[in-house]
Amino acid sequence: MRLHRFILTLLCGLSLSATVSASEELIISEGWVRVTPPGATNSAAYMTITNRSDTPLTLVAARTSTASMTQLHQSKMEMGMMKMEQQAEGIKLAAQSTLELKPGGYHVMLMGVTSPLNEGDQVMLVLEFSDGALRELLLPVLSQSPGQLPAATMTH
Ligand SMILES: [Cu+2]
Repeated sequence: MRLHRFILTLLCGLSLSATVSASEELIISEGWVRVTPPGATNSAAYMTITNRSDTPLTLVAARTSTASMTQLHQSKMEMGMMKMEQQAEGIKLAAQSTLELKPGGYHVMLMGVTSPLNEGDQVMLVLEFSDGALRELLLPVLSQSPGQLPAATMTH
């Protein structure tokens, strides 16, 4: 917990020079990060992203100090097996649309988690969009999807 708070402070400091986005046109809600099972060092972040603008947007990258590498993935069923594919060109958001990042679909993959993520922890995640906008999210660590709970805590 102490480590994650430190990371939060660090990222908030860095964000002072970051681009301020048109926040009312891009809404991110219901974000959460999955707990790491014993011995595992991978996790994933999920959220709902609404693009209220009249132009398509792409989620091009995600960053966090909680993992050594972050990638954008899509899980797909292939021949009865769940496979994950890296989305090298990002995750596209059509104009006036809502996209759900959820288990079994799109997600932000956290690889090489620096310390175990337990229920009750929080993870700071920075999302970068194709228009240059950066969004910071403080996401709760949960063992399963929060459903309709107001899970995501927006910062700034
Ligand atoms: Cu993945």
